[in-house]
Amino acid sequence: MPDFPAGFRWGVSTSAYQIEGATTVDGRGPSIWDTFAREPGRIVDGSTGDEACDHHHRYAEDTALLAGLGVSAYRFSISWPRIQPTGAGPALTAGLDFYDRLVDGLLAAGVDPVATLFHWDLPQALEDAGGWLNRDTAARFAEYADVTAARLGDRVKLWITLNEPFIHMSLGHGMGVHAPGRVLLFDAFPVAHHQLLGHGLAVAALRARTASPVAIANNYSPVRPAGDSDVDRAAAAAYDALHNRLFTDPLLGLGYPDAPGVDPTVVRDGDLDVIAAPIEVLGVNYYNPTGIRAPEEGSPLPFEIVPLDGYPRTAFDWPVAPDGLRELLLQLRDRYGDALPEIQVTESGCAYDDAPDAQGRVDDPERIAYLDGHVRAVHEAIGAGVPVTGYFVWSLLDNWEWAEGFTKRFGLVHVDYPTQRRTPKSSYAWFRDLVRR
Ligand code: IFM
Repeated sequence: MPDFPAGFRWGVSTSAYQIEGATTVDGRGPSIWDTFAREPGRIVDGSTGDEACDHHHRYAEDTALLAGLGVSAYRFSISWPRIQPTGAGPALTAGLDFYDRLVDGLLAAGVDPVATLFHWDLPQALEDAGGWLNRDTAARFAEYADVTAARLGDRVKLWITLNEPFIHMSLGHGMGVHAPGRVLLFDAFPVAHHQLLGHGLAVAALRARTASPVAIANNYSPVRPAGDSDVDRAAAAAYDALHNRLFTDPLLGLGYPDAPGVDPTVVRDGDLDVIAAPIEVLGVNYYNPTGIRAPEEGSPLPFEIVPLDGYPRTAFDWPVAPDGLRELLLQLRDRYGDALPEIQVTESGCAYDDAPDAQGRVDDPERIAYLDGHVRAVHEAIGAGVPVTGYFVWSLLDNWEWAEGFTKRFGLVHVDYPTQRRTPKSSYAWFRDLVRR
């Protein structure tokens, strides 16, 4: 592996609902995922995040795993309903206490805490009032950012406002396969705008409480048109605008792109200035490129997603394409030029059906190959002048993968859910050695 610049941030990521469990302790309120997971047929194995990885009780053991890995940063998310059970009002001291202990434990282990404020677990009470379709949720989010940073702002080293607002809009509100399960197709645009507005308002709230840098973590997927025809190219451009530009152009001061569903009547005077508040870091979550062709006649969508041939595949059937990460990083640089802040790859990883062998070891050579390819792609992008300063593996632990329940394992550490026993996989040793070097 080639050398990375001194100070490059190596880390791993998780999110609250996927690992914490303990969903009813210390006054935590219900989130949209508690509700959604209980609806019949929503989660492939019928599971919920009620226990997940029991991290809320085992955070000290998990911090020791981070220390053993030698990473310089740990990206976790804060559960909004643990801080404000109904999404409004004063912060719950017991909820904040948990993150306080976690942050102090990380710092004692020499690991920078990187906190995401919203990784999809909206308090159910806010959803009952319209959720992200309701403009008021943006103001509630800023209030939550304020009360959280009031307690943790002196120690969190990087604040991330939102995780993958595109996925939350499209899977949660467009297609209904994630919570809250709304099927609005392109009428979901207010969810995009109100999340971005919430981000901008939260940036201002964080600035008042902390001197640490602020980021957002967006999901990106370079688009590959299925053919050379004009209609395939037009479909690919439409999908690219939706997936890759809708949540980045306005952040970087360019306003909304010409993407399907954009509705200017939702945007009020001054909103775009709030959204374009400067941030220090753009978080990039990358898993795979997307193949697109022109839609069949009568389709409600202006594009159709098609499988990409010629790549190895993960257990999620996602193509393994490290070249897509390099392409994406160069595309961001070319697209945004000087407006582009420093980039950190805030998620990169893969699911495989990992299981312990007869000796109890978990060998995951495919994950090592996956990570090796993606880390090299980042190195090449840096060599080409893209300002990438960090790389976080998704994920530290096998965890509760949303609509896929416990069926998809992304961790460097295997979790046996019935016993909650943690077993570092061979990829954990590989990443530890990489970080050491
Ligand atoms: O597990 C998710 C994570 O919550 C958000 N980004 C993609 C991961 C893998 O699907």
